[in-house]
Amino acid sequence: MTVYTDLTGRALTVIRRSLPKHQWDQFAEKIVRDRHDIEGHLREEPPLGHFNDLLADLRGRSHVQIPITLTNVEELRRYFDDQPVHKGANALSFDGRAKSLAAARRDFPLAAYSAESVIRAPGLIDVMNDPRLLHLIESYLGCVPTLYSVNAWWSFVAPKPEMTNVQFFHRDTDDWRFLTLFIYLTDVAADGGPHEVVPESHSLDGMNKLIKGIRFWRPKMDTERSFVDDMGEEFSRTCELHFKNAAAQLVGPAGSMHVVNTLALHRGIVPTRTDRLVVWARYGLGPNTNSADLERGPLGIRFVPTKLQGTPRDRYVNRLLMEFDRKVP
Ligand SMILES: O=C(O)CCC(=O)C(=O)O
Repeated sequence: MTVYTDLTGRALTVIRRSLPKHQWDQFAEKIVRDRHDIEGHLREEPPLGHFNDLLADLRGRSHVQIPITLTNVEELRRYFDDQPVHKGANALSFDGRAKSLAAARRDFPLAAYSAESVIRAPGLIDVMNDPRLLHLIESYLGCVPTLYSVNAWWSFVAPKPEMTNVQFFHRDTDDWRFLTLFIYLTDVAADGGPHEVVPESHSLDGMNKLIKGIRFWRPKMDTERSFVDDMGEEFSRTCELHFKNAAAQLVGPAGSMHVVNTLALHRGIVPTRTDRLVVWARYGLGPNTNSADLERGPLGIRFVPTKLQGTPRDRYVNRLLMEFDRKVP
């Protein structure tokens, strides 16, 4: 049964990947409309103090800062200092072998924690499930979100981008529609490796507007093509040339949070003065080509430091990460 389900998901991904990415959103719209009646029992009223006044900016400008700050950064830093890391911006980017943070800092420009380490980090799952945040994300996606991926990784001070795509401009391709929450666990100034995003570049209209805004020279970028060939050093250089004034660097103190539509052009700037530790949580329509279930099965709830009660909504949102009924060893 699993094989057939996997094959169906895979087939859909093959179809999605054969379409230019600026068209994905129109299919997402059909998918979320179909969900509307099915998931009625999972929806909740907007929570007190919801963040929905950020929705227009998130839709229009591809990113927003979330007006809450983590209160336990020190505790999280101590926790992560003791966890093993893996080469690259994702635990599975290379051979997945565990190293100490000290050894990784010496040997690699980027080092990531396993999804399990992130799920078990004190308080992180609860922040990722903050009802105000989830409501904003739900309003954006048009359906109850699936929290499909968690990650935490260091970018160390380095002379130039190395090793993986994340430090070159690119578009993410996880799902028909998806959002990424970034939580900084170090202070991030311009020389501390900020996330950089080109506002409005997630849609074809936005790209055309950005290109029209270039006045004193003839742009070389084909906006439609930029939703097909959107990886690599040369593409990144072209983005720099066209959008260096338009790009937004998301700076902020440890504990600050930003939600980004990472279909928009984005990258992690290489830190030149201070190392950066950042967490991501990704929310989409369901399991996909970047989801946690590819790395490991859901963790029994007794291993997860969370206050979540296990309502049908909690269970649905977090189903790829944890199982609320697996309580005993
Ligand atoms: O390190 C960063 O800020 C960039 C992350 C990134 O490229 C991604 O989430 O796809």
